[in-house]
Amino acid sequence: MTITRRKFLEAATATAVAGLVQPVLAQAASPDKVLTAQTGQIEIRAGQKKLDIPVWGYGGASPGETLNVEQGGTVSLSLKNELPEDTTIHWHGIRTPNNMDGVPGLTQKAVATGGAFQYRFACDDAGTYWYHPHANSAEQIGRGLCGPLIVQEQRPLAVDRELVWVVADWQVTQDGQVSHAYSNMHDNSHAGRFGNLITVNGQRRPLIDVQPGERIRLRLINAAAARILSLDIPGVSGWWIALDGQPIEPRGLRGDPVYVPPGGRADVVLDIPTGMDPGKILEIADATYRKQRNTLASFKLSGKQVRGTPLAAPQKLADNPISLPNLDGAELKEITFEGGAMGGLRSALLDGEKLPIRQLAQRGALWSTNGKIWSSLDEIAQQDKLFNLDTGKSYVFRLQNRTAFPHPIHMHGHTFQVIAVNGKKKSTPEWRDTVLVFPDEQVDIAFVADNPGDWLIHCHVLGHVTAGMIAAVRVG
Ligand SMILES: [Cu+2]
Repeated sequence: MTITRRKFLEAATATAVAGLVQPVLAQAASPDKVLTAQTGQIEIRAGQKKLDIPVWGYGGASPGETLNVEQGGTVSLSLKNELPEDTTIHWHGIRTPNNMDGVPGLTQKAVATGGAFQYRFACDDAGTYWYHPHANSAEQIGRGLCGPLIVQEQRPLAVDRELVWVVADWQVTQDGQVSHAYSNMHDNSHAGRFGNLITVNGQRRPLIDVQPGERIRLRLINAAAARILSLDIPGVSGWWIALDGQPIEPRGLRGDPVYVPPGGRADVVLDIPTGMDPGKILEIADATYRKQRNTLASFKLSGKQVRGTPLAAPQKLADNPISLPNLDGAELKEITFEGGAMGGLRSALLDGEKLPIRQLAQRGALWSTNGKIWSSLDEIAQQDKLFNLDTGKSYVFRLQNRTAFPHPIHMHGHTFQVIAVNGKKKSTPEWRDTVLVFPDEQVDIAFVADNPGDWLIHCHVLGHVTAGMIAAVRVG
């Protein structure tokens, strides 16, 4: 990672003016940085018990180290594979050249055990991103392979502290072991695989000391296989300031819920209150699911007050340099998702062969995209793509969810604007790379197809990927 000294000093100066402390960027990594995918172990305290969870992680840790780069800087590192199977790294949300996208069979050869692959790409867009494998994803991400990739703004938001939280969940069996069964017909055909132990940066309900009056920027990354997150933080005022790394007009935490689906990220500014007793605990909870309020972490008030008067609401961060789609000239393409339990799918083309639902199910192919399912990334690579798009042209993809479950639809290589939901136009369209589409919902996304290559578009519920909810488009 390259962070120029001048840029760093500029950022530091801007900070001094505001009287606030910026997080220290990680040291600029040398180009021969190595990230090793290997086995490891994390220890999780669950009540009185300690759980030793065997993981697959970058550097043996889960999550792997936070990669920091300044906007416009370059990530350059070598992935070394010491896992017992093939792997790759996909840079979720980063608009990399196609050969850096990390999809085995489609954009690169899988990295075999003992092998290595050099990744090098520029990060044009500031924001919160993450990296994970795109090979055998349900198991490899499920076992812990993931890490944050933070691209700092050239003019960062003034805060006292930054926190990066990778939320994951694990399935712990009754005898206290972590289950490594990452795929079954029931989960894959319903809402996906939910764990019963939620972790933040590999810890269960971490307790974090905070100071009264402190302003914190929380970067939330949802690395869970199926769990959707939303935040409920009683007693703390805050604003959503970016989603999927892309700045939004700051929106109060107490407004309509913001859902962060699997694969999605959110940046939140939190102002720790003053005037409370030292030792007071403030809970950060996920309140997405009824009857299931889950504490993610807690803040504990301690130390001296940072300021007495609350700061003004944060300003919107600068937009990233993403081409605006030309909606007048955009071509409309419909993408209809069908299948799953209670979905009514009767047949689909599996690798080009029309099969009834019973045979599809026998082969684990449960979700169709425009009536088609591909059995593997190799099939996706070899067969006709879902669409061929012209480089430089604007497109509207109309995503139609004709299933009984929500699906976070992620597109590679491009960041899109969500322009309408159920035909209702958004007055201020927001950028995303992963958009949650609820059952029977129709979401229109628009983008300029300006990144040539073959790009996946898929659901980020990992069990749904296993069951075929994944396709590719060709740009150029
Ligand atoms: Cu899905």
